Amino acid sequence: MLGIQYPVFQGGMAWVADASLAAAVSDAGGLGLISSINAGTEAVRNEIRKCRELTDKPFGVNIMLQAPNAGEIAHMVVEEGVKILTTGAGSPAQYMPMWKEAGIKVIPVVASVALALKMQAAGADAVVAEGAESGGHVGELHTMPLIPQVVDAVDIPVIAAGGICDGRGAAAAFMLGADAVQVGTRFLSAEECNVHQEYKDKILKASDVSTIVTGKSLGHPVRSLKTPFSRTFSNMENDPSVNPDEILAFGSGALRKAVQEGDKNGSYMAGECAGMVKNIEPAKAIVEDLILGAEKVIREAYERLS
Ligand code: TUI
Repeated sequence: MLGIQYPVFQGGMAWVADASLAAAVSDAGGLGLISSINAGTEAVRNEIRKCRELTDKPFGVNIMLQAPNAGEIAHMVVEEGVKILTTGAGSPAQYMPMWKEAGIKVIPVVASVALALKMQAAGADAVVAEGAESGGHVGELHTMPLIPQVVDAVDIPVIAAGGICDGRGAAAAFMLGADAVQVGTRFLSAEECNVHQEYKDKILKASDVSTIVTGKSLGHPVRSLKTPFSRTFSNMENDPSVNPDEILAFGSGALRKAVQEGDKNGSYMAGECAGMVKNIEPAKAIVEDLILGAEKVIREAYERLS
């Protein structure tokens, strides 16, 4: 459907997923994605053009629907001739007719069966079902029960996301019925990933219990690394005397500060599998490890069973 060699999507991580990372993943045979959360609509347009110069392989754009410029981005990608879109943090139904008219493959990220069905009815070509193990904005269900329930509910391909970091996770996702996997956190350690060195260091140092979900009370739950910033955020949320607007102001711009400046008051969004990321390597090595690793453990598991 997408003209890619391997069933591996790179997550469209806000501020992180630029032309450099997306082109490296696409060149390796996966699907690279450029995030629409960047320094404005024109900056994203530039990343799309840059990516076309870096690779002749298919790549896509992820549109974060809660962004103030989501409507602008929705039109810009049509102007730029983007052929693959994923969307997150809402329903893209209002843009669907325009995108289908433009011949775009539309793959919404969903966190429930209900939204998966709604997206299928609206004309989605596939869905990414994302469990709450993911970094960033998360839903309620986790990957293990989410994937098979979405797979059973829809007739379109399902890409599994949330907690998938190596061949074992990818194999597990395929066993749950997924047609492909989407991986975010592991790609933070890619050589071609342009996050601040401090961000990479924090990921490499993370353990199994290094992430926390904050923002639930504000209706925007986000998983990130435990840092003085995320702990303060969590304490503010649990303190009834603190006004929600004050918390939002405290969190505003924090992801950008982490990604670009390695700021100690930044928000280091990451999934639960951050503890499994142990070295910096080319995106190609990550894609190959996911595929070859999955093949190996599937074969071994089959041998154990028979
Ligand atoms: O979108 C994401 N993950 C993200 S977006 C993001 S940007 C950001 N966030 C906070 C502060 C600064 C920047 C970081 N991480 N993942 C896809 C996803 N979508 N996960 C869950 C959902 C989702 C949740 C509810 C999709 C739809 C939905 O309801 C839609 C509806 O309207 O029914």
